[in-house]
Amino acid sequence: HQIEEELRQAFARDEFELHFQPQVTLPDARLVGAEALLRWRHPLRGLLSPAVFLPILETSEMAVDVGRWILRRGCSFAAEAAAGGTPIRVGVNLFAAQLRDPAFFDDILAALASTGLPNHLLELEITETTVLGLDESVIAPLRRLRDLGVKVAFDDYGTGYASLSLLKRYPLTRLKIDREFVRDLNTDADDAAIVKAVLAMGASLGLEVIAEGIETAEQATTLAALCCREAQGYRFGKPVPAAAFRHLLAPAS
Ligand code: G
Ligand code: G
Ligand code: NA
Ligand code: MN
Repeated sequence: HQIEEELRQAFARDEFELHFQPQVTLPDARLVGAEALLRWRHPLRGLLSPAVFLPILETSEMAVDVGRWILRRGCSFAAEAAAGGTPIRVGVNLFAAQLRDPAFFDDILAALASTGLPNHLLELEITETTVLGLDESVIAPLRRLRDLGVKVAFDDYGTGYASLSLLKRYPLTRLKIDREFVRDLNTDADDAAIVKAVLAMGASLGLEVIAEGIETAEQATTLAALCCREAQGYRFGKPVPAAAFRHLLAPAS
């Protein structure tokens, strides 16, 4: 596979970058977290979104290595923020290959130990697509991590087919409402009903909930009125490199 070979070289040449998107409280927009998002700074084509290379990356042999790199970078980003006086959590997306890897549990603990990040400031993000088709045996290490204080978020919530059964089987701490339901929240009664239902389910299951894809003040106001406590989206900040994110951490006094 030619693209796979290109990805291998890109990784070796250090062309992958992590960008970080703020996660804030509602209604007061206090910074509480950041989602780490992978980018490829291609020497000719510029900054590439994972949409164009993730499908190949995640099924390639390098998925575990790149996933481990993302985890380390994500943890060290949040550890630095904490050391600088702003303890925020970091959300790290997982590849299925990482969950399948027998070293998964140890990798996570090693990333936490080597960066000094407190366990509760790491949030692992899984989607239905990530875990569909995985053996049930991947659940035990996740549960042990959750029991050690690591957070587990169910990403893109509501877009899949097996969401409710996964809710029951996986050791989750948070639901991330997909931006598909947020986009027309103020004009589409069905979307509003779905968002309300997810918030109610989160509350009754003891799960935190964050809404994604907030682009307007109206969406934020509506979500706050529905008692959604956290939000992520362009309204509060686009994904930016770690260096740019530092300005959000240390506002000029
Ligand atoms: O950031 P962007 O919208 O381009 O991301 C597109 C998709 O790629 C999203 O669904 C996101 O979950 C996924 N993605 C982005 N960064 C990472 C990453 O670091 N690891 C994994 N496994 N998926 C990622
Ligand atoms: O699948 P996942 O939720 O991990 O994907 C997150 C992706 O959504 C990121 O790639 C990010 O660039 C994108 N994103 C984040 N906030 C917004 C937003 O407010 N609007 C839109 N259209 N995309 C967003
Ligand atoms: Na995600
Ligand atoms: Mn999502």
